[in-house]
Amino acid sequence: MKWILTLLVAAAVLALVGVSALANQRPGDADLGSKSIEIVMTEMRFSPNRIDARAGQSVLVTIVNRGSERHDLAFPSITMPDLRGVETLTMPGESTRLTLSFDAPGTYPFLCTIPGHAAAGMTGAMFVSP
Ligand SMILES: [Cu+2]
Repeated sequence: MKWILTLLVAAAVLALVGVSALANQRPGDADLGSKSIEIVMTEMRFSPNRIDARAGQSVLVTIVNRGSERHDLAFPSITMPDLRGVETLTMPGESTRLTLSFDAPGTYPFLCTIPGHAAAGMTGAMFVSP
């Protein structure tokens, strides 16, 4: 019986390795592809409160307000050409989509700009790797 379990574990590990190899793209690949993430906003947090991406990769972010107050998601420390004209203020029960893409690796903090919300914990960051 034990060898069957060992076999199953080995198969599971192989499957995980296969998936991660497929998901891994090296810098310099012609097409970095894009990814999607959903961030739920409630009082007073983003969940999850981190976004991971590679430099140049497009990330389609859907922010969903499951709270009882209005919320938004903004990057105060940088200029975001892609976000020009995009209003992220989202009413309870509604959602907003935005596409993020950063050319330079780094950590980009974001927050909810409604007064008091960031101080109460509505903060997060996007981590862009080379
Ligand atoms: Cu908020």
